[in-house]
Amino acid sequence: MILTGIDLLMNLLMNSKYIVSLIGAGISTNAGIPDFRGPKGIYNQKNIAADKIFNINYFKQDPSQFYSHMSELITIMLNATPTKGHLFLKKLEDLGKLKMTISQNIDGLHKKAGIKNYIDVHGNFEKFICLNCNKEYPINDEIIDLIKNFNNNKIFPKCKECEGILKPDVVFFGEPVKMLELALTEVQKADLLLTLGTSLQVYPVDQLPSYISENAKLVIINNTETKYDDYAKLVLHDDIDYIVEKLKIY
Ligand code: CNA
Repeated sequence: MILTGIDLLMNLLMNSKYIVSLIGAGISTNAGIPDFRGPKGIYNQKNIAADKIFNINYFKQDPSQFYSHMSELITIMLNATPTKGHLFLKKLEDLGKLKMTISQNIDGLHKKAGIKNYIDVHGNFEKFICLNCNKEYPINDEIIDLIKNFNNNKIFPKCKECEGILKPDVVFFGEPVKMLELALTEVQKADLLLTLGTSLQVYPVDQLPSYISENAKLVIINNTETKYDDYAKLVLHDDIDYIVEKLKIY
């Protein structure tokens, strides 16, 4: 019997006991949040200086590029609801198969989906930190309103103690990622590493698939090619939600 990609995926999922997922911006595009490098990603939009927006050196010199971009995006991100891809992972976790989700995403949709075991290696928007005195602020309406109105008022969220600029607790280019050792340990424990919607181009997370154990399998679901495609047991170049609809696990 010749197995189709979907059948093979189902087979691999059902025969695995310790699945770890590695997710990227592509799992959230169907929720309306643009990715970086996909066909409609911000790196392909000429009017956006994408390389400067999430760069810590640029942010320290001038946070306006970042806050101007977020001014448009924050409402979309905070109102977004999980995609079928997220709900599929939640179901896999409930089934006891998915043991850990390593997320490069900062949108929190995996948490909104109810996934319990996750690592936000690139941080999230749950708190903001003063660049000057490191005081932390949980995200609140005042911060959200300042960001939403940034393009009109040009007022940054600032520290109440020292007037320093607040930066969300997301990892910018030029900053160390969070909990990388734990992510690596989980990847090494996995019998199946499932990457979903990631271009696998951002260091150091892009290195993780090369650390799977000898008998573990790599599955890549992404609508464009990645550098690991030749090493994977299964590669599906298609829309994540389309695939999980076919699997009927969500
Ligand atoms: P990326 O480099 O933008 O890659 C996303 C990949 O997903 C691309 O290869 C796309 O072709 C693919 N893709 C897009 N939509 C779909 C879909 N529906 N089905 C299948 N494949 C799809 O993003 P990575 O996550 O790999 O790079 C890491 C960066 C992106 C991290 O630092 C993130 O913080 C950052 N980012 C996060 C978000 C978010 O939180 N939603 C949005 C934009 C960027």
